[in-house]
Amino acid sequence: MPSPQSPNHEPHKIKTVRLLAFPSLSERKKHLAEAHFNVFHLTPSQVTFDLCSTGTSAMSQEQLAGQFIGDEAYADARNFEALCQAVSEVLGHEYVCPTHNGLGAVKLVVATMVPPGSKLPSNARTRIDVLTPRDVTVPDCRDPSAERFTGNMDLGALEAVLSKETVGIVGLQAFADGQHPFSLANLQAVHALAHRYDARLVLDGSRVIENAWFIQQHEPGMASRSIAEIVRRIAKTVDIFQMDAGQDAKANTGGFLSTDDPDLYEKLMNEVVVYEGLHTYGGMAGRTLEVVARGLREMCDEDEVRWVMHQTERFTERLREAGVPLERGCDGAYLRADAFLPHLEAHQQDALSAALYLQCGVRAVAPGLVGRDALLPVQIPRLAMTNEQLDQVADAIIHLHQQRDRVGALEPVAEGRWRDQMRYRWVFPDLAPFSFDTYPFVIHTIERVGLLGREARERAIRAAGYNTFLLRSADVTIDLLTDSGTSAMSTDQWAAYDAARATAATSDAYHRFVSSLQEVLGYEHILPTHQGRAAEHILSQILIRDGQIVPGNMYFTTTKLHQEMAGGVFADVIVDQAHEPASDFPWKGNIDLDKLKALVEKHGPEQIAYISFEHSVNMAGGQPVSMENMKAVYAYCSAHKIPVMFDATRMAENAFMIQQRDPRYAETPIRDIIREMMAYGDGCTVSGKKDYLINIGGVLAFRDNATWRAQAEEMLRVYEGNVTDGGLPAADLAAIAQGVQEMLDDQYIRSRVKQTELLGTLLLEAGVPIVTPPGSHAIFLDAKRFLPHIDQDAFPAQRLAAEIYVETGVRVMERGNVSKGRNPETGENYRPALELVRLTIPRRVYTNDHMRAVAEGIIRVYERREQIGGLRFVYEPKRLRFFQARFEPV
Ligand code: P70
Repeated sequence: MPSPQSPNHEPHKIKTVRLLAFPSLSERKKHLAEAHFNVFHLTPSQVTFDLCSTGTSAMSQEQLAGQFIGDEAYADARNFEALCQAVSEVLGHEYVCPTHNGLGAVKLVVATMVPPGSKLPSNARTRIDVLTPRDVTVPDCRDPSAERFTGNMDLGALEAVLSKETVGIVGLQAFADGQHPFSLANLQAVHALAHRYDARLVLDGSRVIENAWFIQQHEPGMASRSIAEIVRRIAKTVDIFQMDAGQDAKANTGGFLSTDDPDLYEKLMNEVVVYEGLHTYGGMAGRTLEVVARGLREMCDEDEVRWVMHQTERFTERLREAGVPLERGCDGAYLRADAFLPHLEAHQQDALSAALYLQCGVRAVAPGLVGRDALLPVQIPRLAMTNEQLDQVADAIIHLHQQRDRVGALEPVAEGRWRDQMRYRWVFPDLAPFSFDTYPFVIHTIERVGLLGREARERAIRAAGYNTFLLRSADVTIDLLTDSGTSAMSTDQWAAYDAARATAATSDAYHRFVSSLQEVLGYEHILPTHQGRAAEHILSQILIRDGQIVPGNMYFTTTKLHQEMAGGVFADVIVDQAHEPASDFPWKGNIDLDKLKALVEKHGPEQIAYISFEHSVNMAGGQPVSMENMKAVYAYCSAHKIPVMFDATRMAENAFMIQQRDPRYAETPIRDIIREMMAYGDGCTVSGKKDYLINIGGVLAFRDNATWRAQAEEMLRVYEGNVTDGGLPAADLAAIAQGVQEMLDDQYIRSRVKQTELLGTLLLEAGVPIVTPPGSHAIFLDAKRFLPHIDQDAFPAQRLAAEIYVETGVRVMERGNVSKGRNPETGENYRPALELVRLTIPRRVYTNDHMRAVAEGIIRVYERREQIGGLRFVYEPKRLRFFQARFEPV
């Protein structure tokens, strides 16, 4: 099992995601046959999880930003200077010779330092394939008796070679062949020995981080050294440091050689122009130099290294415990194909990788020469996958292991020396398929988060006046303040964003925005607004006459404010269960038709402006409306000529709840459920910052009323922007058009709501009072039951939110007495029935491990709840006071 100090969640959040393909069994068969049963020839769009670690890591957002800071000058670009500086800071080397990738670096080293016909003693085997054609032999000098540091050199064997043969360099690899780390002591000894025989020590440090981590864990005296220190000591021990930047530097290509020796540098520099490029770019684009430089600077981050290694250990351990034959790898599990498929005589690796793909869509590739070894590396791309996904990949491999007898032999139809040349025939084995139930994306970029200690958090919350809205984001570890505008966009959305042509008039993106939403909503008139409250403002101004009633299923802060500013009076007609946090009623968002009818009968239908009908009712705890209820309300209102206007901000989540809770819709796609929901209304406002998976934007839509549209357009021109942009740039309109499509993916919305449910279940199991059943976008703590000893006018929910931050670095939001405000007539606080703290889950940003960490922290607060007191105002704004209010403990 992972060591006790294993991190319990990622030290970062997800910034952007790359959507995955989930080919069906029959598609997998087709792709596999077209690839001649050699998975090397599959493409990522045919694969669900692509388990190779070179060039596939998730970058940091700073690294990605570096991609757009390419100087692209031919000679001595600023990007080259950035790389030199990074190498100097991280490795301590003065001279840098860039190369197009790791192979480019091998080429330069061999050409300048390895005489033809010489020996190159090494602890690694995997480079033999490219060294042999260069007339270099590679004696294996690995110490067979080493137990932990299996990459150590046998000094006796090395000396034997050095004393008898022509040796230009000793070539070591950090974590040789992905499996064998060396110790610092051994590295130093090898260096001394090599120099005694006038040979140089060249280190392939592409996986130096993993090796440094291993040294930190296991080498005597190294536990207190930082990864950065160990990396530097490794680099300073060798004559040349060689790097494939697709590994630890997390670039998609690139490489370099670095040294402190001016003579060696001069040789490299003169050779690099022949094969790679100029000595200042070495065959890399300027942007790649920049990405590599930034990756190098970041790669020693202690928290990140621990997380990556924790994932590898956990994955390998899960397989090992289930009896899958494997070797430990520094970046994954290297399956022993011969032991996995002992009944096959040849091509076991290729049969294993074909069977794995056939069974579940996972690709693992055995690279290099045919017959070199029998290992199939299943490598984890750095930072790109969640533990949940990796657990499922491990389970798929275990599942395959259980039915391994069914896998028959591949029959070669074309052979070659290299694995990519192999072509096969195969009788598809009858394997029970394995399907994934997880977020349908991998992580594309990450954003580092604040990791303050408890005392610093105490200072921060005091400085913020006990108001979590006033905390700095940089001081927050897991931010559950809101699901609004906090989504991780997909690479498809970014592509659309980048491609959108900006204009001061009508954009192409606008037309895509309109047609995308027309199709999803089934409404004719689609108007963009800069966000939800802008649409609410316009709708309220058009539809409300002074003194009219606006019945709705519980208020929302901004919605109610705009209704009141237009002269309306909000009337709550939600079912009673919505006000009872402990009620298990599945449709707590429903309108109580009797309450509505009573209101209409009392005031007359002409006094009712419209029905303000919210999906997944936010203030009630993210509670859904049933399809039956929408249908019944619409039937009643149409008969009385009262318009029904949805707040469809969380329409997809409401649709998922219908799919899950109403057996008649169990098989209906989310897309179709939404279309039916929207058919029971005359229009809607949407804050696009939620379900639409975007960071900014809103929508106002009408089913068919052209008069309303014309009135709304008039308001758009005055308050928002053009009628064809609503104040949004074309880029954001394009991102919305794409985001709306992604929201409809059943697997996405399922994993999204399941994640919220997971958090709710963990809290419920520990006895923490929450609003039940768990909502779709958030879990709401019931502060009245959590802190029953605090009077509502001492703001228990506000205090609880502050305490959760202090305990765990998690930021949450008060939704109770502070949010509801004061009754303007009496001047008293409203003291609403619901005194809640909202833990809102951003979309595609956090993993289930984050959720577990949140639950653990809140359970700790619950255990010391009696020591927590109330708050009083020190500053109270008039409108929407919760945003800027400041408090102090009473
Ligand atoms: C939240 C956000 C926004 C929202 C909403 C519903 C059902 C409209 C809007 C407004 C942001 C927020 C807003 C006010 C107070 C606290 C937080 N909800 N309808 O976190 O949309 O923000 O785009 O103008 O939930 O719940 P917009």
